[in-house]
Amino acid sequence: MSRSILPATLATLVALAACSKEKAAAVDTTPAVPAEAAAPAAAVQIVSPAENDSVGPDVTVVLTKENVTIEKASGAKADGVGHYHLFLDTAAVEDGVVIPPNSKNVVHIGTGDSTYTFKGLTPGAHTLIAVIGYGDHSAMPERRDTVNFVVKAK
Ligand SMILES: [Cu+2]
Repeated sequence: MSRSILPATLATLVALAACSKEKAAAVDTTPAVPAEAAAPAAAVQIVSPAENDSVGPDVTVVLTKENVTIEKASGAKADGVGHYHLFLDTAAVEDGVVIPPNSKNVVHIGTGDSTYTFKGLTPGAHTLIAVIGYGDHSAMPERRDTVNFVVKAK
C-alpha cells in the first residue's frame, strides 16, 4: 500500500514545485535590465540670435550645450570636452575635420566662453552654424545648430 502512495506523493510534489516555479516566473515584474545605455549625444544650440531675427550690425551670439563640457582650448583631444566654433555664411567642416583658423567667417571661441560678438556685419541675410570642436579643434560628432538671421539696413 505504501508503495503505491509514495510515487503518487512524489509526483504531486514535483507537480506543485513546477507549478509554483511557473507562477513565480509569471508574477515576476522586475524590469528587464536595459541594454547598456549609449552615451547621451552632445549637442550645441544657438540661443541668440533667434531664427529670422532682425539684428545688428553688431550681433552677439549666445550658445548653450548638452552633454559636453565646454572649456578653454587645450590643444588636446579629450572625450566630451571642447569649445564652441562659429561658421558665418560658410559651410561647416565635417565631423572629425580640424576647423580652420579664425577668419572673417570662422571663429574659435577658444576661451571657453559661450558668447561671441560679430562687429559690423553687412546688412542682409546671414547664416550661422555652431559646431563644438575638441581641444585640438577637430569637429566633435555632435548635434549642430544653424540659425538664419537678418542684419538690418541702416
Ligand atoms: Cu577651436
